[in-house]
Amino acid sequence: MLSKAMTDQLNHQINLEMYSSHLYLQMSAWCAYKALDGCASFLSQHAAEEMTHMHRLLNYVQETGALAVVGGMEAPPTQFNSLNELFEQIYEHERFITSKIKDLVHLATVEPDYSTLQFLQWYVAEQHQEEFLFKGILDKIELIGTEGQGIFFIDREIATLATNPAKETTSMTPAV
Ligand code: OFO
Repeated sequence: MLSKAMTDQLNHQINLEMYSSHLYLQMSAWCAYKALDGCASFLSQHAAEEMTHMHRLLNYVQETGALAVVGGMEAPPTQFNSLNELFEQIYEHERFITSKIKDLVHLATVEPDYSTLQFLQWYVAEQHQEEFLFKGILDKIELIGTEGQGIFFIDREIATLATNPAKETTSMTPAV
């Protein structure tokens, strides 16, 4: 059985994962609008992944007998000055999500709630993977540059991430 504090914090995380999905879907739409089809495809796929993160939390809360609450949220931004700015925002957002997962792990540790602590290990590994992925994309953007044909090559490179998830794999890839 979850404590009230843990239920509230897990429900908040459900809402954050849904926001992540909305944010990446909106960013995908912006990329499609700018004819960056590779980035649009990658971000659309990533938006769908965020919904699986949300469902994993939702199921866990429900399995404990607590009431899962989806909640409402603000609309994500629709305009970005550049592709670089867009991926900078994603990287910052993922670092923010990591901090929220750490808060959850901290609460599970001090309560203590060993079941939730075990459940959260997937998210700890996932956030390591997410930060690695988006830092890697930012590094590529800096290396290739967005001037001239650079943006075309970046878009083509990011397209491969959508079709080849194995490229994201590291030693801390969470088990599916
Ligand atoms: Fe991007 O990992 Fe969930 O939020």
